[in-house]
Amino acid sequence: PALEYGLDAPFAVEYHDSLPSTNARARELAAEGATDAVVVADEQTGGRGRLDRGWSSPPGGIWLSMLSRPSIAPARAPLYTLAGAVATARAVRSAGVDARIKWPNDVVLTGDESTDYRKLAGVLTEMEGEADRIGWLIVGVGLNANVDSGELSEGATTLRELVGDVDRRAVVHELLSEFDALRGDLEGVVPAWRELTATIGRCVRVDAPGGAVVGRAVDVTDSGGLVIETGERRETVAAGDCEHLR
Ligand code: BT5
Repeated sequence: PALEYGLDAPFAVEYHDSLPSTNARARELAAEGATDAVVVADEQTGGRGRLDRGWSSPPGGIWLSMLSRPSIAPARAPLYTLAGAVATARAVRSAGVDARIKWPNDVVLTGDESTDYRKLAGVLTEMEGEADRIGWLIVGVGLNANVDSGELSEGATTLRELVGDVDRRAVVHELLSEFDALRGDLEGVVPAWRELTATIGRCVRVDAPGGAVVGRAVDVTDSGGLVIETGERRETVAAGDCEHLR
């Protein structure tokens, strides 16, 4: 397959030219009892975003899923999503792109004052487990690498557009090494995320399960929730879609 490489990785890596979804393949591996496995595809024919949205995944991108079986409380699972975003942002930055993170999981290009951002990568985490124990956890990363942005949705950008085609093997290797280091030091995830975020300090609107929250984003909690100052009080949202207003 186009993406195959022989570098040592902290995971057993499986390569495919084309798959419906690397997350779906990683779920199969999880059902077979695998752990520390990674699935990478050159193209996905049924890529998924969050909340059942689609994810465009033409050939030339980096579409991958990382399977772990962490012994952490399920409430801390969002740290894995943040770790996926940090690892992706760092890998992209090592390719020379000044990417930042939009809470919780988008890797975007943004100017300091602009409300405008273009999405370079996204993270989709799926898990299975009981109230007190995680069975498996899959962090899926979609990174628009050697792809024309015209093939993607509006508001998307790609490494090809920003810096020209990259060596995907090097970017994948960087991403996996960073992710492996972060999951081994979960205490370090939120500080690392804070350093790279474009969301703290911005006015945001978060469409959370309990309704929309509008205010200024001031912090991230130890478990990855976004703290928003709404004027009279502070609210914490654990998950949702976040828009930068100004
Ligand atoms: C995400 O969802 O950002 C998570 C994307 C995760 C994709 C990876 S690829 C490997 C693994 N296998 C999968 O099947 N999925 C994971 P969300 O925040 O819901 O963003 C989805 C929205 O982004 C869509 O509704 C589109 O508007 C937009 N979009 C779709 N494809 C895009 C792309 N390639 N680049 C930028 N934006 C895109």
